[in-house]
Formats: sequence, structure tokens, C-alpha cells
Amino acid sequence: MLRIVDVDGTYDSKMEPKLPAEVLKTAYRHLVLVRTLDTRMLSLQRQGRIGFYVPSTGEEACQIGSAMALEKRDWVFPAYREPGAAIWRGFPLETLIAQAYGNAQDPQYGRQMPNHFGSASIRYVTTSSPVGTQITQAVGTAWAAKIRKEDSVSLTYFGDGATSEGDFHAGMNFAGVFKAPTIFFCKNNQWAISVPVAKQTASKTLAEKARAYGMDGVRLDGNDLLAVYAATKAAVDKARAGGGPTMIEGVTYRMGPHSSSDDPTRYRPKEEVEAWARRDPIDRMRKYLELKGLWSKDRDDALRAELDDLVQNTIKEVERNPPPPIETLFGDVFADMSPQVKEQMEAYLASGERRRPEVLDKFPL
Ligand SMILES: Cc1ncc(C[n+]2csc(CCOP(=O)(O)OP(=O)(O)O)c2C)c(N)n1
Ligand SMILES: [Mg+2]
Repeated sequence: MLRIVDVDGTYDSKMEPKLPAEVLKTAYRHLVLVRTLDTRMLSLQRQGRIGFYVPSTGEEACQIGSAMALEKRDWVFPAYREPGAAIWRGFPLETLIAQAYGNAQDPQYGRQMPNHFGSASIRYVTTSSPVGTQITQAVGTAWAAKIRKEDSVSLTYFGDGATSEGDFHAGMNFAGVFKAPTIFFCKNNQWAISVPVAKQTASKTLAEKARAYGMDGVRLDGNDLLAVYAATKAAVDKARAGGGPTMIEGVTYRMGPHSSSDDPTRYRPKEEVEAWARRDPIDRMRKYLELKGLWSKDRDDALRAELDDLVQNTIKEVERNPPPPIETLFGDVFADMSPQVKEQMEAYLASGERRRPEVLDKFPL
């Protein structure tokens, strides 16, 4: 298993990617931002302000380290647990939060489940809810880029559970045969809802499945941002140069529930969770930066306070938005509204029935 930075922050200087200090600090900032956002979003769901949330606490290094290795022209086909990759690529925090509210500031006008955002402008395809469907889409897009002689690559994120889906095998095979420039980033967070990875496969590792499809498979410590970055960068460079796809298995842990609808205390021991808490990706990066003389406790306290404020204030602003105008329910079905849809809209508006604006003042921030 590839590891560059250990749990205590010590590192292998021969393997350490040569990233400028500013980039390392920006990466750390993003790790903390994603964690801060995640914690707030889950409590917004618990308070009844948003309907649903999929947390990604514990998996931040997999998200940020891999996104750092991509260029703007590359495509991302995510699952539902990679908000950090979207934020790294420039997806606005307020849009991400508004999407969970499904209010007038949400470009999707509440038509998608929370967490299912996306944007063509950052080449971040809207989240696939069905497990694994994004994998074949990523391969198709990568193959198209190859045919068009564009030098973009596609990176798709999926979980350990998704490796049991037909789409995973079809996508891997196709990419292997056609050398489609795809990075298969499997976030092995040990669980697929309540199914442990040991029950998911008879293979020793997930990465070894790559060999059967004629591509390299890399297994790495997914809580080590530098290992994630270095391996993804190598895979991206190889794919861009025509060397074909790579599968990466990031070994990490889903610290929280599968989603806001899940109670993991019913199926996994707390000792397991505690053991993984000691391998926290953010603590590790902080210790690494401290060892390199780039970080201090004061700076850390200041950063956390700043990001807490940023997230809280953004939520407050987003909450000021009303629900989407009711007319949006009828739009975007056809390029030009058909007479039937128009008639329905007019009848609805004439009925005087409007969605009540929700008052979210029960739990002041
Ligand atoms: C095709 C399909 N089957 C089942 C589900 C229900 N489901 C949603 S997430 C999930 C588990 C996926 O686990 P994994 O791939 O390990 O990703 P993780 O949630 O751990 O990030 C399941 C079974 C679904 N959404 N789609
Ligand atoms: Mg999983």
C-alpha cells in the first residue's frame, strides 16, 4: 500500500511530491473546509432545515488529493460523497448549499436530491445516485476525447460496493481494451451501507481487479493526501500521454453514517470507528505541515474559526432565498413550453395554490 506521510506526520522525503508550500496549505484549507461544511450540513438535516445529506467525513484526502491532480479540461464523474472535488474545481459553496435546500438559488430548482449537484462549467457531472452508473459514462467520455484527439482525461469516483456492479466491470473492460484515458478512483471506505468490504468481494484487494482488465491497479493509504495526489497525478499523466487507464484504490473509512437516513451503530463496532479516528486525514496533514515548519497551532485555530464563519454566513445567506417560483415546475421540460404544459401551468397558477414559504427560524444559527 502506497503511503508517503505516516499517521504522526513523518514522511518519506524521496517519495514526497514536490508541491509548493502554498499549494500544500491550500490543500489543507480545503480539507478543513470540507470537514466544516460536512459537520454543518449534517446538523442542518438533523434540525429539519434540509431533507437529506450524505456525509464524507474521513474521506477528505481522497477527494482533495485526487482533484488536485486534474486540470480544468478534465472531466469528473462522481458518486455522492465527493463534494471536496467539486469545491476544489471551483463549484461555489453557496450553490452547493442552496442545492441541498432546493431553493430559488439552486440552479436545479430543487428537482434533484440534496448532494446531487453538478456543473458543466467545471466539468463535474451531476452525481449518479444509482451505484456505479457514472463509471461507464466516464469511460465513454474518455473514449470520445481520445477519438477527438483532445487531451482531456476522465476521473470517476465510486465506492467499494460499486465494484460489485456490472457497470464497474463493463467500464473497466472497455477502458482497458480501448485504452480510454480514464482514472477509476475507488474510495474503499470499508462499507457499502451495512455491508462490509469483506463480504463485497473474494479478492484480497480491490486494486488487484485492475490486472484482469489489463491496466495498472494502485492501492494506497486514502487518508494520506500526498499519496493520493502522487498516484493520481501519475495516472493522469499516463492517461494523457496515451498510456491508458489506471484503477486506484484509496483505503479510507466512512466515519459517519451512510447518509442522514442511516444509523451505523446498529451494524458496526465503535472500536472500529475509534481506530480509524486515530488515522484522521486532516490531523495527519496538519502534523506533516507542522513538521515542515509551515503550520502552527495559532494558524490552525485561526483557519478553523475563519472557515466556521464562512460556512455559517454562507448558510445564513442561502437561507434567505425563497422556494423556487412555482412556474419553474413547468419549465425545462421542452425547449419551448408545449401547449399542454402551458395549460397546466396556467390552471395551477389560477388555482391560487402556492407553496408555503418555509420559515426556518426554529433553530437559530
Ligand atoms: C444500483 C443501486 N443499487 C442499490 C442502491 C442503494 N445504495 C445506495 S448507496 C449504496 C452503497 C454503495 O456503497 P459504496 O459503493 O461502497 O459507496 P459508499 O456509499 O460507501 O460511498 C447502495 C446499496 C443504489 N443507489 N443503486
Ligand atoms: Mg463504501
